[in-house]
Amino acid sequence: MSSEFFPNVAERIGFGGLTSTEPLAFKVYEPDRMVLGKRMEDHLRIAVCLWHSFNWPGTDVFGSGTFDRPWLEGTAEPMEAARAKLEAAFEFIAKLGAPFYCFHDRDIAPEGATFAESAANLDAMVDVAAEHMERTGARLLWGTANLFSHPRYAAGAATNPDPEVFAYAAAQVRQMLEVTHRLDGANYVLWGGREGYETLLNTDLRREEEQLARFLTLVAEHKHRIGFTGTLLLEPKPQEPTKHQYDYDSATVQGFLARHDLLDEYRVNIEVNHATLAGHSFHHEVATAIAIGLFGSVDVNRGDYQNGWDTDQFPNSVDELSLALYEIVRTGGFTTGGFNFDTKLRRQSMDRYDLFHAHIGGIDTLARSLLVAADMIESGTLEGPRIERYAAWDTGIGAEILGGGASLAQLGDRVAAGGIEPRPRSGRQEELENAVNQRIWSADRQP
Ligand code: XLS
Ligand code: NI
Ligand code: NI
Repeated sequence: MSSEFFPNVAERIGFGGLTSTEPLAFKVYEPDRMVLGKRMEDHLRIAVCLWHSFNWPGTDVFGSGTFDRPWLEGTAEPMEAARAKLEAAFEFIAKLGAPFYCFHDRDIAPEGATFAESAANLDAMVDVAAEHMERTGARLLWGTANLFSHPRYAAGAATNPDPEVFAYAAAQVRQMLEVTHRLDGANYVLWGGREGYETLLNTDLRREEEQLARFLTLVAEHKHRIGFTGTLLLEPKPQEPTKHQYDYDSATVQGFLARHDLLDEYRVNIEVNHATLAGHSFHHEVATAIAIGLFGSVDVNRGDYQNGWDTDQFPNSVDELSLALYEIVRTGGFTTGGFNFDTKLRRQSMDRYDLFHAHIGGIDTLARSLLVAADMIESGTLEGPRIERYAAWDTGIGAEILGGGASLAQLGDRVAAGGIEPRPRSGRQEELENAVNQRIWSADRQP
């Protein structure tokens, strides 16, 4: 293995602008560019994920790995391969200029023969990661534990019928939460990939809900015990790998948290392709999470309109992302969250530089969407009509109803007495769609 994995990128991907013909250059993303009083980099908080980008060889259910990833070839000693993987990952993160990264425990350290061995492997690799972070300035957006790959988790982690599996998962999360704290992570994520069911014939829904609530309560308690101040995030997904996952979407998660008095402890990490798998748009999930006070972070990718699974492609639609960015930026933007590239190359994209092309395109798409969102905010394209649409609730009968000053009977009597005669008004949908398009077509293209 060469000392450098990406020698064709000298130091850092530069800014080329919209007329640039250099594929390995940003066309829109300029970290220091000010947008609505904040640096682009600070708005977007881009993260590279270590699983799909550095720990997946390009396998699919029909075929073996196709990617050029020397450390995954199985010839090297596992810990040596793990070190090589981190070297390549941090070289990539630094050259891309991404301020953050994310990982699962098993992405950076191999599982050992016993829990103690796995834990020691992880501790050793965390020392290595800490050195890379120090050297490159890259920060941890979030850490998480892999509670879905090993056969012990086939029937779930916290929701497993076997309490020993619950205990094992607890041990893993305890260590990863402490690791995330040690690396000064901004968030900790729990994605319940196997927390769900394959068939209701063998599933006790009531028990599994209680188990999951207990698990998440223990995690929150431990967070406070160790003084971790980052945000705990649940990542909703409706299905895959299980037929049904309990954290179906943001609204479902909200109901669960409310039932178990956990609303203050958790927020959501919304993934674009999970939203669409749930039958929602990404825009819907972001707007809903914000409206119910649960918005935390984003795994930014996209699905394919022609198939129904989590294809995790790199985002490339400004039309779709602009609307989500609009919701995020107009309500104050990310606090601890960011845009994590939980994204997979296509299996034929086997060249190592495809990783750069994919991330550059995704980051530029986000940057351009940010400019459109800022333009919509500044021009009041949507906000003006929205305020006007609900204005009647601020005074008169509207304020009376919301203030609790009118009973059902009183409202009934007033309507019966006459004088209340609602007049339907246009929702102006097409006019607003045109206004959004106008912003997409015209928002400031270059400083
Ligand atoms: C899988 C999830 C997973 C989480 C982290 O669909 O997106 O990658 O983000 O465990
Ligand atoms: Ni994800
Ligand atoms: Ni996913």
